[in-house]
Amino acid sequence: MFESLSARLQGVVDRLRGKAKITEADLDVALREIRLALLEADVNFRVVKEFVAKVREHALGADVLTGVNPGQQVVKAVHDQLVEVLGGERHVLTLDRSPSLIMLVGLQGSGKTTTAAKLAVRLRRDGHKPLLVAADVYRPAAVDQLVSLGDQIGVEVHTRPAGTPALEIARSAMEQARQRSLDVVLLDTAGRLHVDEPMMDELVRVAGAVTPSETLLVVDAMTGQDAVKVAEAFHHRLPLTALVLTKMDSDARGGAALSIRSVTGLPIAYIGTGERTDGLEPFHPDRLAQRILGMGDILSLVERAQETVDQQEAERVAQRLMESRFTLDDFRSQLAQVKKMGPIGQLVGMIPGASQLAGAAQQAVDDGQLKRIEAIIDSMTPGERRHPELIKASRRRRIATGSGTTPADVNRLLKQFGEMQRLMRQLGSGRLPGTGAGLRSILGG
Ligand SMILES: Nc1nc2c(ncn2[C@@H]2O[C@H](COP(=O)(O)OP(=O)(O)OP(=O)(O)O)[C@@H](O)[C@H]2O)c(=O)[nH]1
Ligand SMILES: [Mg+2]
Repeated sequence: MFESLSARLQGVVDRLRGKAKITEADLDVALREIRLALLEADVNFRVVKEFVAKVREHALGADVLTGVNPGQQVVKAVHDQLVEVLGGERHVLTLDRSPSLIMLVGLQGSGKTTTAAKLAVRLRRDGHKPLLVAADVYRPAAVDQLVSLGDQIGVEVHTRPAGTPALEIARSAMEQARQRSLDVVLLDTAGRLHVDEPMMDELVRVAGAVTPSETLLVVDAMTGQDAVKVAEAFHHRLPLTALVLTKMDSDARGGAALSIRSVTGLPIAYIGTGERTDGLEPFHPDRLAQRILGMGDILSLVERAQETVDQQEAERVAQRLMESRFTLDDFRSQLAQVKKMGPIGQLVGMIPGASQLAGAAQQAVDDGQLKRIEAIIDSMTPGERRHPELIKASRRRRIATGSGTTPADVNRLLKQFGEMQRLMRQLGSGRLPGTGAGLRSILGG
């Protein structure tokens, strides 16, 4: 997500931060770089123009250049403008009725059906009782897809025989939700290749009859400025309430995310970050702006940890840490938890300062590395895991053979583990190293 934009903006920001004095000429250079970086990220040119104008206006006003920390202040102006372009406040779904209806609309293949299932998972976690509804009446396979997703996540799916009009499906779904005391109805509608009139007419009829609390347009972030055009066209006909930008995990540029709010006026409620049903994140403009500028996103990281990490297991490990009884078994269990949180590359981007690491360092912290570490630990005897100091040359060779690695790999892991124990002791004694540095030295090669 946003890799190249992020790298370029961080370059500008780092140069600005380092300066004790900033002249108007410096500012011009910085703004030119920002402009180019945004255009290269495929951001709408009007949005870029306004972005640069606002940052300039802010930097030239209110004694910023002549005041204290001019660099920091310009960086703050860039940050604030990014937050603004991304939408300012977070959009929280309105679920004001029982049942509330959320209608998902969008072009073919944009990710409506997948997003419906992902939303159901999220809503259930937040204490709601969702009902998924297959209102894609044109393709029988579409109904099967939703039914199978519903099975997989354990959420009820409402279906009607092929040929039932979408409006009738929506009505009967609301009725079923009422009878079964389910409080959120997620309506998955049919997509078309292009915005066409019959589809719009049908959607307008359904929305008019069953009055959704939220009408979410699902758009594919990878389509860049086309996504923005599609959003404009839909919004022209349907009163949309918010957007879901899917496939952000595959979109390196970010042009859609950075343009769509300003152009359409619609907030982005969620972003899709993977094909799995847990690949949906609430969209936080401020956090994303910080991530883009390399300030990290420790809040999302903590939330992700809370959602995925087994609390009891975490407490058990913490307890052992405090008692200085932390072993390689505990280390392995911790790695399993980290793995559950998702691709390491994504996590590293959330750690403040970590994005300053060269790409090479990030790659070292990859999932393959984790698998290797696990294999090595699995090849040790229980005694060796508790007392790694027992591991001398011959044991090292045996472990390497058993895990398909080399004695040097085993050695490296043992050294890392030793380093980790040292960090843990420091942590215990209150001399906390920077989170980023700590994690890096543990996971990095
Ligand atoms: N990588 C990635 N893939 C996604 C994401 N969201 C959806 N997809 C994939 O995109 C493809 C299309 O998703 P669907 O949910 O079937 O799209 P749809 O809008 O329901 O399509 P129609 O029903 O044909 O209109 C599937 O292969 C999904 O796995 C995402 O956030 N990231
Ligand atoms: Mg579908």
